[in-house]
Amino acid sequence: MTALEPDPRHRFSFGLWTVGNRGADPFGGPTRPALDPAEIVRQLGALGVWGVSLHDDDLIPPDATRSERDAIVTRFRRALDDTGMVVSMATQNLFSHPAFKDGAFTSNTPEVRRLAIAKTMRAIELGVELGAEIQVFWGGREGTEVLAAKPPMDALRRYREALDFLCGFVRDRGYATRFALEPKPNEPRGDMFLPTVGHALAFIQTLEHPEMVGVNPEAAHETMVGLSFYHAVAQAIEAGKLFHIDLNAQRIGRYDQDFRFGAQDLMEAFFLVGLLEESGYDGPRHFDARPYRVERGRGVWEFATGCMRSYLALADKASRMREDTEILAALEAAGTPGLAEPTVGPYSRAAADTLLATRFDPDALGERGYHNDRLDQLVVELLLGLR
Ligand code: GLT
Ligand code: MN
Ligand code: MN
Repeated sequence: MTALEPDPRHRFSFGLWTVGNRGADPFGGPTRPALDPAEIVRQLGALGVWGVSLHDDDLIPPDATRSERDAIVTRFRRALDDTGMVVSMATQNLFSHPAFKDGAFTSNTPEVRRLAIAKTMRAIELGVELGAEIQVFWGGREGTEVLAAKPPMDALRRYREALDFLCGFVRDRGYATRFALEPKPNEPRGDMFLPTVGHALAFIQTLEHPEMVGVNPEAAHETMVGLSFYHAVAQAIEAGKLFHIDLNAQRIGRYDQDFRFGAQDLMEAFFLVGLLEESGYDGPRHFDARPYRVERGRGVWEFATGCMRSYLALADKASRMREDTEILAALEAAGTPGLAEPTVGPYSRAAADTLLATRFDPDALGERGYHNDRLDQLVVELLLGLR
């Protein structure tokens, strides 16, 4: 395998809805024909992709009979077996049908909330049947534009109730499925519940089975509100909660752009890839991105290849950075290794007394320069191919 050639060992995966995206936006209809899911699997398999992810409705039309469903699953399974691809993640569409316009798990209508839970149980069963180990929860309609209409504490309680119930379902069935919550600040709702990775991490600790639930951070979603995706993912890893990831690219302050991975902010993408590669994260490298609306035919597969090539190129740069002696010296000058040293260790009365008795010299400490500009410039030059 050459450095930039995708290989199943890289664990790249794509949602059926990504390469299958038809290019519609709020101002114009589709610009591309629909692609058959089995065909998507074959095309991706030929590009060296390892897995696909899917919503229940991406594969099975919501009005399919049981026998139609089974025939679709059998045909899809055959495409997976022929290509050696896996289903790396499954999820449920709780955002398209008008029934969910006021929310799914947080709809004001109890019957809608029950429908959402029932639909999710079926989606979990589908995921298990196809071998998915992760079930993603993106609360597309969980939010509101009208603060008066939906008290947020009630909404969070209903969200928790749904997730606790669904964890109970997975345990009762003896499935190994783990859940990954995907935060998003807004779009399509004015304000969405669990808007960032930080909100989701805190919420998970309030669940009945927090060990079954982690996060699925998406680059575009954290970036929309100007947060560092690199930092969000690091915090999730540090908490043992990075169960899955949605890779794409985004400019700050825009609508959810879902651009090809690497298309924006290469510096952030570079540190993200280094983090994923060096942290021991062994989950899917999953792309939730879309070809530009102007793409057709071959352009869609060029888009997919581009996501993977950028990832591999950045992984290569990350390993070069670790061996670059000038960069290592600049890291020393910045004091970076010092951050890995414990500060005071665990509390003891003696340690507190020692610290209180220490004479610090803040003025001397304030005289240190950290040479961050030089370090940063070296990294820029590494990314520009100058080193
Ligand atoms: C939708 C959304 C994505 C989610 C998908 C999973 S669906 O395309 O924009 O961010 O990850 O539900
Ligand atoms: Mn996503
Ligand atoms: Mn997105």
